[in-house]
Amino acid sequence: MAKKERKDSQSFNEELIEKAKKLGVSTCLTRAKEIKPCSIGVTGACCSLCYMGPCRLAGGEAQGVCGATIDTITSRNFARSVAAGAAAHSDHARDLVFTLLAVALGKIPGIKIKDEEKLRKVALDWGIKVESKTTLELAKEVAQIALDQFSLKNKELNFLSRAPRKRQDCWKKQALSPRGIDWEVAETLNRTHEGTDQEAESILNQALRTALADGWGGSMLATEISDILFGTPKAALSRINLGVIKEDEVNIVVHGHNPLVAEAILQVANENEFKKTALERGAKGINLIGICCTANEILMRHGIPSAGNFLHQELTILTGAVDLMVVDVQCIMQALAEVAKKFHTKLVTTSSKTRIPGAIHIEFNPEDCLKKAREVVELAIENFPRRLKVNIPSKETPLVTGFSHEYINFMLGGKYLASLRELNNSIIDGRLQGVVAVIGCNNPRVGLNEGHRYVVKELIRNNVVVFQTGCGALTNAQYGFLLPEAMEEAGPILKVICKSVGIPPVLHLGSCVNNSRLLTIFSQMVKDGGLGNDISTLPVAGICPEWKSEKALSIGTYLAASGVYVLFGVGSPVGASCKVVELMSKGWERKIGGKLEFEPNYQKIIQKVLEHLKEKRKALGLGPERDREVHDIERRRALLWWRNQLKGWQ
Ligand code: BF8
Repeated sequence: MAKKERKDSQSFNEELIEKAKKLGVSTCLTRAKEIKPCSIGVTGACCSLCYMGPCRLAGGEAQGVCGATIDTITSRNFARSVAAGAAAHSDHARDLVFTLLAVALGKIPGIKIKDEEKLRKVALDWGIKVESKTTLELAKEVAQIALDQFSLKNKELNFLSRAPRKRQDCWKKQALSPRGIDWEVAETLNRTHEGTDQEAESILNQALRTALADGWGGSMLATEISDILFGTPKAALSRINLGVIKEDEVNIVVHGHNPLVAEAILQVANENEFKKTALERGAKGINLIGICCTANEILMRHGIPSAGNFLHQELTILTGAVDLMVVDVQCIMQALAEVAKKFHTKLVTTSSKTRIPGAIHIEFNPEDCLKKAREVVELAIENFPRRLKVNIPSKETPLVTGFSHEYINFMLGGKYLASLRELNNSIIDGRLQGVVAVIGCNNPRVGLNEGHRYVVKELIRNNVVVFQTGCGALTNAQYGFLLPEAMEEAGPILKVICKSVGIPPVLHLGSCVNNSRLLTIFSQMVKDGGLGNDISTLPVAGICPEWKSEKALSIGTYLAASGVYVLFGVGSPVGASCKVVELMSKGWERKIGGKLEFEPNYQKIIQKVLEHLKEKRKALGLGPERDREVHDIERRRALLWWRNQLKGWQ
């Protein structure tokens, strides 16, 4: 199954890229070929932090005009990227906290809290008294404490207490425990300003603190509050690929990251009044479709189909069947406005933080989100009859989604024994080699999804369970890896486990802010026992094969700061400084147990990760791994029969 999808998916993309060429429209794939990356900036060797430069430290110059060395320049560039990534995730979280507050204050009558149990659990974790409080009273209190997390001065972030005790002690010892999220981001900008922090290790320490403020702060808040507001995901079936766009329905594509916009549109699109208007305009219905992380959010919670990943945003419009694309923040290509102009597609921006020349602006605020969603749906329906020639690839691929931390616990232990003990046991007794998170973006410089496909295929073949998030998950979903049938490509032992639990070998954990679910899962694996006393003792790793965004750098850094070995593909943004490369690898491993490396060769990534899992297993006394024979039920019965016969003869 997975093998077949792989071939089909690729050809559909190529068909639309050809169409773009004929129409004289460029796509990110063509532009990536035309524009060569700057050979100096690509390794972090260019300093543009002041106007004495930009200083490009190429060709042997030892320092910039101010005297900054290559180590200082490279680490400053890296730290600034981490701060931008952390700010993006955390500002997204802040918007959700304001939404929770607005719901709690009764300012959005149409939006109700979906997961009261999770609200109470978060409140208890934060030491809030829950007895005799109504849901809305609790929501208000949680929202107010959540808002404080951005500006905390003399306290650490609340969610740090979720980490194993040993991890918390390590952060304290190394003075890395993050304070308020905004504080860490602002301090990174100051430290990396021209003439401030000039020691690579000190600058990288601040990058670690800032990334931790993202992972255990902004991203975790965004995840938990989205679950409280819109529901904690449970396993569900859905579909992906450009074939989810319907020729006879009004197609609305939601793109970006803020789940509020998509949730409001989803709610409104189901209203009878709009269904009726759509019919009057000649459409059979209203079809909501996701792209990028907004897709992950509504896929995980509602099974709303996705047209694809970051690379598909232009391609969806090229089908000629997108009546309206609505965007909020992050990963939205400015090129969309130009592509939309060639078709009837309306491009609508919804955030005061993202304006695009040529787009219609309908600003969503928590208080008026349903009203604004109605304007968007009306506009899409009105636009349906204006379609010209439509060319929708017919392929769509089924997938299984919805593996929240809570659902994985439930799946492995049921309602009353919910835990990750079964996962730990499988690792302890050698059935599974470990767990690897494959995260992050698609990069058009890598080609069509090569990195994601290769690493996931190799991992499952080696009996490693894969957790996927972000656009990487959407990519491998297109190739059938998020289906139980993908177990046919897994190693024999993983295949048996997938069969007995009834899961795919690759589990979809959600959007990029949902990488914080990994932190919660890894922490619980430690607490559930048998795998050491820290995240750094677990046989786990992270791979970001096709990274391109600053958010990905922040995610990789917070995983490393939490004790995980993380490998990035594509290229190294710190490659110009051997010292910085060394500090982030061996240096961080000594200091915090996790490390971050850049390795463009996918085969080497897999070798390194498998070797790492082996080492961690050995350190836990679980190695050396043995090849195990796997028997199906027929063979088991036969073996049992023979054993009984032998007993009788003895
Ligand atoms: O936050 S995986 S391309 S959409 S940055 Fe962007 Fe990368 Fe996609 Fe989501 Ni994440």
